[in-house]
Amino acid sequence: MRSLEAVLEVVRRGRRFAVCSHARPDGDAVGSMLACGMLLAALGKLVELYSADPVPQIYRRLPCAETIRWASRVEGEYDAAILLECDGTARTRLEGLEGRVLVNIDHHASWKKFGAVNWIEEDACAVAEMVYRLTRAAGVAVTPAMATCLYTAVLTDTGSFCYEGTDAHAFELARELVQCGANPAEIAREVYFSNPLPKMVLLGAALTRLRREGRLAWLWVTDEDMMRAEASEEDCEGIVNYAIGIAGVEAAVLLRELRHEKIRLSLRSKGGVDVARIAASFGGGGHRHAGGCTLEGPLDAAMEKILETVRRALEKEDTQVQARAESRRMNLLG
Ligand SMILES: [Mn+2]
Repeated sequence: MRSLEAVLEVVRRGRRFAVCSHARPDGDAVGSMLACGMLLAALGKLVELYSADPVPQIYRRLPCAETIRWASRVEGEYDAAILLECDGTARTRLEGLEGRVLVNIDHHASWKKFGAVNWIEEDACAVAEMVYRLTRAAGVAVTPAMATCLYTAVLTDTGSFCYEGTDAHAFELARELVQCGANPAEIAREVYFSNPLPKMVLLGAALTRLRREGRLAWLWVTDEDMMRAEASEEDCEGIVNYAIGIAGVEAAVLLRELRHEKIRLSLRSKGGVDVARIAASFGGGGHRHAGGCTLEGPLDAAMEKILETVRRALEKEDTQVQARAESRRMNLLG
């Protein structure tokens, strides 16, 4: 049985479902959870949505966003728990998932087969694409509310249709979602032109610390910056893009000081360096060009560690590029 059908089978057989995604949910996590909830409701199922962290401000006006339960534990009887873009239950930071029938739907390169049913599509531009396909396969009509949630997920997870992997297929999906009632201009306004002021103040502080060394750039945010700007965790979102956005920079890091001596890292790449692999080596995950993980503090030590790792990855990439060029030269000569 194909994985999509296996998921559909679990959905058809069950009556009550819990749906969750990773902690610190992004646009794909929130949009896909909401659309998945609407799909299940349309099939006459009972569904509860869970998140270990609050829904970020910019996604709070999505249809039914208020139905996402901000909780530390999944409680109650469910026939299955559906985990969207997680590589295990730990990624949800929710308790109470152990021992349940888990349905794993993921599009990350760092996927793992932890569920009773595992549906993995590394080529999907967002997990929302998979929820969309599931909806189609279930014969459920995509309502304007669902289309709005799914389009928001696709828009944000492709970096506004900028990231690698944004192909004709992604635009085809966007087109279908717009036909189903998603309004691109309105959604863009909610996502990109509704920033809270503290986010901008925090960005200002972070940019004063922007450093560059060849193809590597990095910046950091201290706990004090956060307090001064009256910023919250979600306001750190996107700051790393200013570092990877520099001409000639191929790898970028944002370090964010957390409490309890932990440092949260956001990694970006626009060259050959695979940041998902680097993130995974520190217990994190993500995609080839965008990943994240958490290191032990203090900030200086974490910075040294990650910069050294990325420098080595850049060097290794150089060696590989040279080797490829050399073998091409040899072939030409031979
Ligand atoms: Mn995603």
